[in-house]
Amino acid sequence: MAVGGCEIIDLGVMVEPAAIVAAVQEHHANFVCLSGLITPSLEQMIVVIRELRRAGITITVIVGGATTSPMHTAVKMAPEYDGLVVHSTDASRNMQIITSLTSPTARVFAAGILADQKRLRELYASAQDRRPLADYRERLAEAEFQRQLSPAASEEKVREGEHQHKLKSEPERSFLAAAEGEIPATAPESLCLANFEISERYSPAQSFPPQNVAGFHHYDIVAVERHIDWDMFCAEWGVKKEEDKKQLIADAQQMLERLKRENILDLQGVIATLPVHVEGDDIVVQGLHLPMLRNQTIGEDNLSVADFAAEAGRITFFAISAGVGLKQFAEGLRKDGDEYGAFMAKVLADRLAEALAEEVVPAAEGERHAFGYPSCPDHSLKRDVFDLLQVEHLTNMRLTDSYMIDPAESICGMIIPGARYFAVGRIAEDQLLDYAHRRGISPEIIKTLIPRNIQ
Ligand code: B12
Repeated sequence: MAVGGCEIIDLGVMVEPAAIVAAVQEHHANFVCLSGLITPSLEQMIVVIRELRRAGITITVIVGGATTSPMHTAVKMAPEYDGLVVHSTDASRNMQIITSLTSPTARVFAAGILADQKRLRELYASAQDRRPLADYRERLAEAEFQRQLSPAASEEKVREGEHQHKLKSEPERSFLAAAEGEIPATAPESLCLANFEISERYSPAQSFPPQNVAGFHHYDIVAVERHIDWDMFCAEWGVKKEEDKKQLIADAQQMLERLKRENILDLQGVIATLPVHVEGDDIVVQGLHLPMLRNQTIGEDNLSVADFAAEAGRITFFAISAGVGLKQFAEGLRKDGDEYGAFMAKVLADRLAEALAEEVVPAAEGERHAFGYPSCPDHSLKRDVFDLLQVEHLTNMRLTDSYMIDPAESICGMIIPGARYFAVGRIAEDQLLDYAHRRGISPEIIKTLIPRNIQ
């Protein structure tokens, strides 16, 4: 690929550090660009930087992506490298940065970046920008007191709630009924309900009754596409002008038709509405403890997802994917030189993943808390939920060692009735140690799992 006079070599996603080093050497690269979308990428970027340094490489590294920040770049990355590490807010700024760093005034530009990073490190060290944190135990005790005032949902309330699903479409109705154990006499074809064969496919070691869980394959795109958020679709493309949006959406509709006609994507998932209770800030489901974090910032609501779980008494856990089948299809298009089509299919699959989540676990049921979101920032909890729902057994989704769901166009989370959205933010040492203990993982590793909450 060539952009602005530069030859760009796309190494892909989840590339091993050694492969990046080898590519830099092979192609005599002048710049390395690293992208990080979710928190585990932050740690991986540091690993990459160290590998580059070990190989004696000093070319400028440009980092960006949703999870990165100027602070992380200055504090955690730049000191690990002998060359320049530049944070960029937007990939479209890369060319500007490259132009500045190859111009006669490159030294001045670089000096400016180094000075800014030094200032950020000083700010970080002085901690002056940090709001004070409350005592964790004290805030937990207050929350537990509040929980006693409004006691957890009784069994009856839970059962009542389960039957109050706002049912919209036929597939959804049948689907949710199956999730509750009432398998309808006629399941729509779009729902290949794993319930029908679940007793065979589930391992006998599984402690919860299989009828509480529904796995599905081949969910009908027709039932899902109405939930597509076209504004988000255009935002992902970075397209803002109305007329450009129209053209883009028309192209997308054509691609959608093709995806349907040729049965390219296999929409899959597992969903389970299960009774839960809480112990401290742990959500307990079928004997499994899912530790949650609590906001500790003085002056904010010191909430934990566990508070909402205590109130609701039940949670719908889910893992869904719209990416099964995409890779092969996109690769085929790329081979034929159709980069545009390949990206179009990818962005559509992203949107279909969101739309599928909306279809099978509508937001109206409660707020969605996905692992990695600000309310529940620890991505590693996906491992526990994947095991609980036997996601890897029932679907083609796989969780990588860095807790990314493969295929990428997937979502794993929980819907908690009555819950609202909040951010945990920075936590203090007392909560870090408590969380590490509850999670059964060393504080050092916890720091790498939730670095943005530790700063
Ligand atoms: C679309 C989206 C999705 C899609 C697609 C994800 C994908 N592409 O793989 C779907 C719905 C599948 C999804 C799933 C998840 N998501 Co999501 N998602 C987003 C969202 C809304 C937009 C991301 C996006 O594609 N933007 C458009 C593209 C073009 O932007 P971009 O990739 O960020 O790139 C731009 C810049 O960042 C920058 N840039 C990017 N890379 C680079 C590199 C360099 C060198 C430079 C200079 C610049 C640069 O330039 C680009 C162009 O402007 C963000 C929110 C946000 N505000 O970013 C959350 C977000 C990334 N997701 C998040 C999470 C947690 C998840 C899930 C883990 C949730 C879950 N538990 O299931 C899953 C991941 C599933 C998995 N596979 O493991 C979090 C990550 C938080 C964190 N710190 O870890 C975010 C930030 C939402 C949030 N606020 O909490 N997600």
